[in-house]
Amino acid sequence: MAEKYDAQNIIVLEGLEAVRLRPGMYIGTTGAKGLHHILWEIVDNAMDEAANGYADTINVVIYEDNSVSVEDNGRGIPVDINKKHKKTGVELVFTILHAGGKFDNAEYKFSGGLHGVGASVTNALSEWLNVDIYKDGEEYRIEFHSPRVGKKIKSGVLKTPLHNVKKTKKRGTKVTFMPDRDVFVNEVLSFATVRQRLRELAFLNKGITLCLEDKRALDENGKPKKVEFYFKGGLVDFVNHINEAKTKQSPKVIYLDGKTENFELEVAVQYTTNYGETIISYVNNIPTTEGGTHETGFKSAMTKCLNEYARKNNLLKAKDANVIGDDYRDGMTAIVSIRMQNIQFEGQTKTKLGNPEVKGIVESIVSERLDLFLNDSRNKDIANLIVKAGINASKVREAEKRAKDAQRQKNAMTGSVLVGKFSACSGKNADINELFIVEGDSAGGSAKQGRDRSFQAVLPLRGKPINAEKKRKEQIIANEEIRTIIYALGTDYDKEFSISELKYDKVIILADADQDGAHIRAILLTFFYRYMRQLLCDGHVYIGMPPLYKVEKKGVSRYAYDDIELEKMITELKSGYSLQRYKGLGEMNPEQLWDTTLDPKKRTLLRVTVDDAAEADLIISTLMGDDVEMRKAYINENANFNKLDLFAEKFSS
Ligand code: 28F
Repeated sequence: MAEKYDAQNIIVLEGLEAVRLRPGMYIGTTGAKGLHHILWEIVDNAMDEAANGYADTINVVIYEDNSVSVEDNGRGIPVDINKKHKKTGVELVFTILHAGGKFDNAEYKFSGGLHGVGASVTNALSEWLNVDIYKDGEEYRIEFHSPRVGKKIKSGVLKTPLHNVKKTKKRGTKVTFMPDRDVFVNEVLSFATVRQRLRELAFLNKGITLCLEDKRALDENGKPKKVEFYFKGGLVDFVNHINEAKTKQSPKVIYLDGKTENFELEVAVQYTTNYGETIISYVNNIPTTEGGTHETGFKSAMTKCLNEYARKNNLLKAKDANVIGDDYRDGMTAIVSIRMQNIQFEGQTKTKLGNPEVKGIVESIVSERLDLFLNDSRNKDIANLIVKAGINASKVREAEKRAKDAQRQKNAMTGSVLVGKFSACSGKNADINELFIVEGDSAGGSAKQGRDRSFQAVLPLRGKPINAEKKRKEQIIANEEIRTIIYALGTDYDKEFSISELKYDKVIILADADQDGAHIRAILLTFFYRYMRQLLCDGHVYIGMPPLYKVEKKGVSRYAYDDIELEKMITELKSGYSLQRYKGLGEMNPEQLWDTTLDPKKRTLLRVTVDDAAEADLIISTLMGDDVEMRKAYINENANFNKLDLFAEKFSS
């Protein structure tokens, strides 16, 4: 039945038709991410207008029918005719791929935008899209749509040409659109996701007001859901926000900035009593989760300046070695935001800045500004505090290393005493092997008997492992549950972590669907986040989903994983069934556990991802840190520990 494929079959795709045929090529996915992406394209354009000084307010409204509008108070998209194309500026922006001023640097110095595909992609993937422009005393409107013509869909074509509507005193641009339901099947915009991004943009662009209103639902108090973000302090406010639940070494946030002709940099730094470092970086408002040359430049400038300061002030003596960067960054929260042209992204998820010239530029700006800061007599206390903390961290690290070496030797002598409960799998293929970390001995026992032992290993947890957010590293590593996990994974941990040693493709957390289970998941995810971040970033960590109910009729068992599923099942079966609610994994026998939760062909897993490092850090420090009041407030607001699970998304197989 295979069709012959030759030149006759090759269609030359043009313009927006191509976007509709292959949406994935332009926006990655047609799932929730892609849907939000087409909104970010419009928000980015408004943000460009604002960041370049022409607008100070951006309003986003989600309507009852799931359409959405973005409005800025800038200059308004040009309405005059472009001589070359013989079309109005606004029509070009919304119908030509890559249009929107991002292809050259003439209009805006720095342009944001995730991939810079532009507003035309949003138009191509919308059922309809209207633009209202308020400019020079006039209000204009232009309308586009994607009509069905027979079986074919035209995409993003002109419906109503640009015309005058009325006189107005307003200035700006408003874009309203309906994401195409045939492209984004079953997806709707998420208030939480949009709010999160608008807040981030408000932190990164001080002085700009971003508002969001959701007309689809009222909040708990019966009011329309509405939020407004404006941060006078920008990155300083951002650091304070991230560190809210942490214990600060000093209330002061160090703020450094500087620019050259085609480059701008802002940095904010604060020290807390937390272990390790949190660096969050951006290029043109785009998060660089994997870091890159800007982070490298920032780190080396920090280390160099602090060592120089330490020597000059005799905190490091002539005989002492320099303190290494890791030690100066222990307890540091930093945000690095740069603006530049011609960004090159690399890395596994294309979130790593690759431009080699950036390292030197950042290094020289940070060195110059940090030197000024450290040598300003008003900053003497904080400068000494940071340097002394670094020197102390290096001593602690060396002591830890000695202890660890001793422990290694001890383990080698006594054999693997700590792995008594752990059941490895027989196969050796790390690309397919799975490790189940199971809550409780009895569920662990069922899992050991029910699993496919050729590729599934089981590690039962007796109690709750130690909380990595609250204890020092030595205490965490001394914890038997944690040591068994590290041993089982084979990767080592913290700075010695090595992903190439990982013995399992999937690390699956299997805990009950109750508060205790959520707490155990949160504890494990916190440990992974702080000591094995790459395990999460590379997508190896999953949450297993045991069923909540068993429905049995005439000897046939079926399982429901939530209340909605149960409802459906019961309606279907009508009567004569028996219902069992599982209170925990431990109630399932090995066979049932295999059928519902272990069998790759039938189970549902959630994959844990870390897209938003700032949010992850905040949630973890709030939920798992030592500020009880903050935690209570947070749990009140966000229901429960399951908030951590929000980083997880459905994953099949
Ligand atoms: C709700 C989304 O898209 N706002 C925009 C402007 C203003 C200009 C502009 C935009 C330059 C080269 C394309 C006005 N006056 N909000 C927005 N506001 N685009 S998008 O110029 C068009 C681009 O090609 C603008 C003078 N110069 C530029």
